[in-house]
Amino acid sequence: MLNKITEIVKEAGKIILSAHNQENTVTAKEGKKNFVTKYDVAVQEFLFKELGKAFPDAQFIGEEGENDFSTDGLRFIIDPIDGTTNFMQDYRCSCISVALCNNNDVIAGVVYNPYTDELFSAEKGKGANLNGNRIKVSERPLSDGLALFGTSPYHPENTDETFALLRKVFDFSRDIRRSGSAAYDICTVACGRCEVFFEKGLQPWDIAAGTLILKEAGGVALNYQGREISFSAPNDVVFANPKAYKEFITLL
Ligand code: 2AM
Ligand code: CA
Repeated sequence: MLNKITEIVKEAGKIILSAHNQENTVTAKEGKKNFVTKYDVAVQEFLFKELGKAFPDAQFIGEEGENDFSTDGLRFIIDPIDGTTNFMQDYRCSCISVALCNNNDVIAGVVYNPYTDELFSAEKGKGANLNGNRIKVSERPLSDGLALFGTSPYHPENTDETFALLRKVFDFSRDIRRSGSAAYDICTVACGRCEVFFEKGLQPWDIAAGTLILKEAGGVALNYQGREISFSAPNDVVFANPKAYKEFITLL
């Protein structure tokens, strides 16, 4: 199952790498910070088509288009390009995120950064891997570690809260980092390079695959209230190693 998804996702990565003049291919723009390029649409169409052939019983949810979250059974939750702003400016940090769910349960997840050729994957109950090698979260506490965050740029009503929390996290930790791709940030925690990632208002396609990868790597994935993450609505999320999670929630 994972091999087939991996093969298709890697192929889709070639579309991202072949892109040029991205900023001039914007097809939709909501305000100053939310864009869709023709490549977001092309990658999603490719994934829907190829995964649909390989998994004919599955439904599809993807960032680009209308979605029905009420379906039961097998479904893919897909972000064709997580980190579209990075992609538009050729910042070269964007990922494809593909989760296969059974009802609200993610059973397989793949996050692929084509620029670094890093492929993170997990199958429920079978651990998490980076390019085929087992990964684990770090044992570093946040007080001796790095925190990743997202700025919820599409939700200005969250800005004050995000930056107030960020200030506390910065004071508490070694330092902070911001990549612009939530899926990549979650995997960065999953493989032990950083200790915590947090952001408000993330959508299911930003986090579904990463949630499984992080959990299978021994991490904690919860919302700000300490409850399970929903894959049918936006979430304020914390992804962390267990030690760093305990420290982080005292700052919330
Ligand atoms: P995207 O690049 O696929 O749009 C940036 O802070 C992170 O938030 C990225 O992972 C980005 O994914 C995600 N994001 C983008 N649009 C969003 C939206 N409307 N609501 C919540 N998160 C979003
Ligand atoms: Ca996207």
